[in-house]
Amino acid sequence: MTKNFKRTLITTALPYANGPVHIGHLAGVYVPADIYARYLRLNGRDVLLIGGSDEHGVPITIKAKAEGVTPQDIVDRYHKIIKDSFEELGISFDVYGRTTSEIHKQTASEFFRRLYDNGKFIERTSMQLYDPKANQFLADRYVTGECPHCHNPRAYGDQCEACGTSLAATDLINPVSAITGNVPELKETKHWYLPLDQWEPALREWILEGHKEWKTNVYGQCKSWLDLGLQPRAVSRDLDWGVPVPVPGAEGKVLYVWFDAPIGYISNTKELLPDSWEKWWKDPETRIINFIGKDNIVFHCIVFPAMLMAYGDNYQLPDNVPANEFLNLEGEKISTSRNWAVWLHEYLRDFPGKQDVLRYVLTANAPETKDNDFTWADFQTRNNSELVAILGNFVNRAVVLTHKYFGGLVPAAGELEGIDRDVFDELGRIRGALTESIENFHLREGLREAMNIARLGNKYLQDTEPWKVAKTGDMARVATILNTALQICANIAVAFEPFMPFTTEKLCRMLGLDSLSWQELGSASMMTAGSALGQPELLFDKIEDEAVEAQLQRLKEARRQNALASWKPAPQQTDVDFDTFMKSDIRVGTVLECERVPKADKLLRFLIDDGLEKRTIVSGIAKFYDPADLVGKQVCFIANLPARRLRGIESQGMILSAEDRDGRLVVIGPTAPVAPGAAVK
Ligand code: B3M
Ligand code: ZN
Repeated sequence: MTKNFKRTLITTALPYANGPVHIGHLAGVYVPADIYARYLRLNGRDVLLIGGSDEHGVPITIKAKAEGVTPQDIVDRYHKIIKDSFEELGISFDVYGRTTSEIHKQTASEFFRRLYDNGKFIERTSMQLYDPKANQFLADRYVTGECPHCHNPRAYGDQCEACGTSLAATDLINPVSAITGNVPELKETKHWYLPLDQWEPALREWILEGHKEWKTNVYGQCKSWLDLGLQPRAVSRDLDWGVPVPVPGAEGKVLYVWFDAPIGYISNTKELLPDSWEKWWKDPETRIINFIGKDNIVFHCIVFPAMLMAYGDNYQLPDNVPANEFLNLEGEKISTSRNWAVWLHEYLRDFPGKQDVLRYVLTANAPETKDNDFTWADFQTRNNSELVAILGNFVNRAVVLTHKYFGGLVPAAGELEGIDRDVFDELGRIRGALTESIENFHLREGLREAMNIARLGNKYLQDTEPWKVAKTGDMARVATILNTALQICANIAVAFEPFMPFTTEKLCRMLGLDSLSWQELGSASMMTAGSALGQPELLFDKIEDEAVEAQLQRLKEARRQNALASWKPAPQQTDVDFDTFMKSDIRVGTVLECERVPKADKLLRFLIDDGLEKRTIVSGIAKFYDPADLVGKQVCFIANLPARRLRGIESQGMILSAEDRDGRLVVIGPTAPVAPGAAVK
């Protein structure tokens, strides 16, 4: 597939610099793009991996406002966190730019200007949502409301995240300003529109006829939009954060963030290659691949291509847009605002040196064809029973045995037996399957094939048992076996480089290999007889329960905070008639004794002076009190409930408590001392 092209330009969606990146971004976009780029580089192909931060748009100004800082402060902060954490994870960007750079502003501005000069826009004055209190038009995420398609009550002014439809703010049912919470007014304003409808025939032909090989989710989404019919789309906004619209009469207007952001791919290429960037965008022998998440499909397959076609000048359209579905976390949708995520910079802090474990787990679980779930239990199992027990174990055995029997020098192979030849036949098969998988963006399948090499190695050592052969004194046979095992190790180094580059680096050190190429995959001669191995190092180590437990605790805390934040008092119950209510006999009693009920972690046993006698009441509040603190206190209780047996104790009534937002129970009592037995009225 790649052979007709001279070079491949790979782009990754530009994350909004309004927060750090999380595992959902990584699994959907950055890890797969990096695997693909590394694979092509290992094949000796000319590749660029382009990334950068999306620093305009409403999510950024909203965040700035919430923190009382400037948008520039926000993007400076998160651009650095994002860029550093990508680098530490080994995402091998050739450039990681930002859309607030001068070169980007110039490029985006020139792009708009040319479309304007060539009459590619329509100018329209229309009524737009306006928040008079904030003195601002409400574009995009400044407004929420009900989605007209799926009726999700929390759709944004640019998109409904529930059904994926892209919206105009005025499409929303019952819109509300995200700034003030007010119902917006309509106010007249002028904007420039890209008439997508005019590009519909060309888009149809290009995608529906020309790219039937695209992933079904991508092709299907494009088809349904095209079938719905495209509408002109506004490409400017009344905002003060963005690239100013570079035409007369556009004061106070900026480019729509989805107009400028994809141009960022071009600006970032220019930043990297000021003299030769054009061939990467305009030569038909360049193959462009856009890695994105499914919520960005319309912008990459419809809007940006229409912009490129309108611009002309030979700009090439993407050859493929391998969009992924979403990754969930412990069964729930990842959410930045609810802090329900595993943040990359925090992972790197909590699991130093374990970049490849995350890369491995996210690829093994990649949401390629459907949404998938990340769980910490799965993370631990994949590390302990796959990376440690299969991959690490095999490599360690091969290297340690070579040190033991041959002083760390690669032994020469003698004549191969059937079992040895089978290994190389299988490596040949794996090479084919792995290559095919990566070429088609089936990276989880590819990773499984790579892992099969380690499985093959373990089985080979088990079947040939070189340690037993050594006892018979047949060191020539041991040499052949270990030579074969080391060739398998070298194959692992190649096969895993795209997926786990840090592991491959360690492995190369151990094997004494200094350069790798994909063409060598399957080879029986990557390791040269007589060359010296490095010292054995463990490729992976076990992840203990405590490490995983700490992560689960963090999520539990996030869940608790979310529950607190969204807590509301229960709606009032249906009326009770007065006489029925009056039948409840509520009184005050003084606590004489209070102690825990043995083997019942929720229960406390009270002995209460109720003014007439001493009564025993069992109450489920043990988690919230030290019993000694309650002795001498006065409590309210219902006196006339039928007695109940709890853990063998007869409970004569019920102590009243209030349940707080977090489920904590607080006992109710009089605010000043009263006589025991006083009635509560
Ligand atoms: N920043 C949206 C997102 O992060 C947007 C992608 C831009 S790609 C040109 O989902
Ligand atoms: Zn919807």
